[in-house]
Amino acid sequence: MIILKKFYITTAIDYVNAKPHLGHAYEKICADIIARWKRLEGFDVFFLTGTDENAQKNKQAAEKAGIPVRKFVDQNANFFIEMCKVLNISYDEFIRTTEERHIKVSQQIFQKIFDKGDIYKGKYEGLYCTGCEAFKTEKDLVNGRCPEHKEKPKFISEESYFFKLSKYKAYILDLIKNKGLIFPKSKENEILQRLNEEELKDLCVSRNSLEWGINVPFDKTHTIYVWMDALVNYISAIGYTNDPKFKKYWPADMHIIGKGINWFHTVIWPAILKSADIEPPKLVPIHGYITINGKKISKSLGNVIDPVELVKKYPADTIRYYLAKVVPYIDDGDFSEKSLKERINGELVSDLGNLVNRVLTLSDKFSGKIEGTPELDKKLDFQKIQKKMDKLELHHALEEIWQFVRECNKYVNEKEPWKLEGKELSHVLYNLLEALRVTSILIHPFIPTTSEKINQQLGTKLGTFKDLKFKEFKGKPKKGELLFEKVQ
Ligand code: ME8
Repeated sequence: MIILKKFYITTAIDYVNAKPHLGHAYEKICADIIARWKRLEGFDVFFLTGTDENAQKNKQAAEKAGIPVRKFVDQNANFFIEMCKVLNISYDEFIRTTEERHIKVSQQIFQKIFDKGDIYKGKYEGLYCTGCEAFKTEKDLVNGRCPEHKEKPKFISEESYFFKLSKYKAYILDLIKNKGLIFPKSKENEILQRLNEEELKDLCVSRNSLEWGINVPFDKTHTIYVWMDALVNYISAIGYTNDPKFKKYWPADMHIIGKGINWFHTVIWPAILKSADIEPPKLVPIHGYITINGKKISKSLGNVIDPVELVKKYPADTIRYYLAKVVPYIDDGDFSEKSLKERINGELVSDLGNLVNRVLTLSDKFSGKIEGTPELDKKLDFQKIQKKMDKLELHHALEEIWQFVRECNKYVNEKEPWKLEGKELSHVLYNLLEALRVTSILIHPFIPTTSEKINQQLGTKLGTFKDLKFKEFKGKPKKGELLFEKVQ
């Protein structure tokens, strides 16, 4: 029996205080591309996503909407599930932190850390930003407001439980400096600088003034601090502690998150895990933000784009392609409908759509046996693409794949197969059909529906990276509908 190497990938779990926006979609798409890529590499992948439901900001939004909290979070969680569906996100599990299985594990971890002597009772006096669901100091603010949410944090003074985060400083530094926990380097430096400049203080991990949240197991007058509960989703979803899934997949190979929540994942989370005697995640790759026409996505600016609505206008694959191509994983990148249309008409319609259409038109007219010797394969450098993927340069990997697509179009132009017949035509068609079969594998992680459509037209099945070599063409090609429609 062959045992495949495991690969456990997660995304952040989204707050359900509103419907999803394009930033949420971007993160899920990137994680999906990586998950699908790893599956084609032959890994046994487990891909987790979900929603963060016990936050105060969810409760406040429900009150504002005049809807009971549970009903409100149920409604909004469904929008996130819907977003994953329409964008073809191939998750294996979707966790909601109001589920019993999650509540149980959150309480179990809290108890375990308490029993170890790492949680003690004290009093918290200071600032709290509900937007970030985080405790703040004056130093974190700009003109007295949270720079991320532009809100003035609230002063709170209440009895709280504290986690001995300070105790784990050396452990965290070792993970970051010697085990390469954070990617990219710039985001690693951010954390190292903060650890260097600031004293690492113990963390307030409970609130005693909230009605919405998970109760501290041994003190029902307190709820667990929402970040302490949210982070636990990565282990509760795979059945900590006894489920074979936990034994098989933990530690996570990648926690995919955005740049605003680096500290929680690379300082607080590893410390919680260490205290609970659980291995740390292997890598936290941090992505940038999507901006819209150069502006941060925000409700007050009125520039929130609903990905589910966007898919009604442009097919999911075009959005997946566009976001992966124009936003470099580690940087911010801008979305505009104008440039989306340009990419659809240029790269998708003219390059790929056109190639498939030309090749299938030719092969429909050809009734002989398709055979030849490989030559177009010399234009494909898979190792180069793989290296880009390993560095999470999804946009560069996609560019390399498109380079191959363009080479195939060039090949058609040079060979002028419409002037050929017999063996010569068969040879050219063989190369083009094999090139399309191989292309369908390479593009699958990025634009899975298109990959499927190409395979349908070729009469082949989607292969894996083991099938990238040109071999005997075994399909039954038949031209189908155009892959992409031109947009105005
Ligand atoms: O932070 N572009 O939830 P969230 C790209 N519940 N990514 C963006 C973005 C943008 N414009 N805006 C947000 C939370 N994100 C917590 C996570 S995990 C245990 C708990 C990313 O709904 C953001 O950085 O505010 C995060 O990774 C994810 O979307 C969810 O953000």
